[in-house]
Amino acid sequence: MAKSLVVGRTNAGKTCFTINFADYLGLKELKFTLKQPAGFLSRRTFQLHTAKEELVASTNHTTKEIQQVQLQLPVGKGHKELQLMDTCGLVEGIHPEQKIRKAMAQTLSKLQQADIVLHIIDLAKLSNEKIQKISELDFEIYNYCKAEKCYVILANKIDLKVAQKNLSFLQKKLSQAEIIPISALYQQGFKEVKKFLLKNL
Ligand SMILES: Nc1nc2c(ncn2[C@@H]2O[C@H](COP(=O)(O)OP(=O)(O)OP(=O)(O)O)[C@@H](O)[C@H]2O)c(=O)[nH]1
Ligand SMILES: [Mg+2]
Repeated sequence: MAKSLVVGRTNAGKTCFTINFADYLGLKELKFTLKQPAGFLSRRTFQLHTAKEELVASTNHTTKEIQQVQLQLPVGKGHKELQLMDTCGLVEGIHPEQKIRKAMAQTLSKLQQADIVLHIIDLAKLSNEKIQKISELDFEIYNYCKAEKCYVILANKIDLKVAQKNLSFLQKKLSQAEIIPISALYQQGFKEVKKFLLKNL
């Protein structure tokens, strides 16, 4: 089964996307396989609203392990299956907490193994009052994945006003990647994400 990985900076909206995309595909509950960096596996079943309440937050590094869910994408009268893996968000430099460092190392190792990479970039964070800038980390993910992987950038938080003007900047700077504008929160752009996945499964 194809392994698709949701990666990006912390707080970009990875978990929100994972849960809401499962919701969009019609899952009534979320059966997460949790993989700790130390290797322990566990399973937890969530109602969708509980998952959103417990696992999505505006603080950094809410996710500290792999949260994997199995999805079925409808094709004709059948379906195609894929594993969608939410990951610990990445940051530049060496994080002071060992737990976070290990979780980020786990993300990087899964990145190497993934068949499909969904790179979430928070459009609202691409600018302040003065300048527009893409972080070094996002450039590194882009440079590695565009050469090595089946890769798409999900330009998130398009529902926010500030995000709109940053989309064309992102498209210009990362022009060698397919970019799909989405709102993970309001499930916008999900039809295009589904189409991309079906094309590449
Ligand atoms: N306006 C808006 N907010 C969003 C969107 N997607 C996520 N958020 C918010 O962004 C914050 C971070 O969302 P998460 O899904 O927890 O982000 P994450 O990338 O999983 O973060 P970590 O696990 O901490 O690395 C939350 O407050 C979400 O409600 C979106 O499309 N639009
Ligand atoms: Mg998360």
